[in-house]
Amino acid sequence: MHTYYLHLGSNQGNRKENLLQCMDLIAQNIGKVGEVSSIYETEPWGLKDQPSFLNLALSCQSALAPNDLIVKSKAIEAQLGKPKEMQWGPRFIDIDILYCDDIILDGELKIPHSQIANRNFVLLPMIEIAGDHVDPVHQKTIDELYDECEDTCEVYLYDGEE
Ligand code: PH2
Ligand code: MG
Ligand code: MG
Repeated sequence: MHTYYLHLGSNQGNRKENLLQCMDLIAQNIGKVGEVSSIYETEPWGLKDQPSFLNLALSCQSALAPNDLIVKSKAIEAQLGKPKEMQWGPRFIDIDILYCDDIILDGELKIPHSQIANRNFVLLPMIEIAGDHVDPVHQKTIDELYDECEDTCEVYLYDGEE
């Protein structure tokens, strides 16, 4: 059994509904969902000229190996909407693997996700559920990574309806 931390994002369609449906599909197809962060409304990172994102982080217990989890994630992304057309561009749902236990993979699939330390929209949801989690590459906790993060993109707690 593996403990995964996943990060979800949506900025097309009914963003909140997409996140909720995605969590259902994760529970059905990937494994038991544990802690779930609040939903955050976040300024687009990378490509600025697109709607703001809703993001959250969650933990999940899964027997799937990372490469199998990626296959399942892609299938859920395809089920919930059109695939993204450009890097950093708009999407109905994006599932990113942040961590799998304290495993480090540096092949085609990179775990931990390579940009965690540079993105407020990942670090702030993670602080809520796993601030003490030690990043195996940086050998620092999520709290420490956030203290050092230079990202200036805005991240707000989201409590609204679409
Ligand atoms: N995802 C991206 C590109 N930019 N910006 C925010 N705020 N949130 C995201 O999830 C996001 C992004 C590509 O995966
Ligand atoms: Mg992403
Ligand atoms: Mg992705």
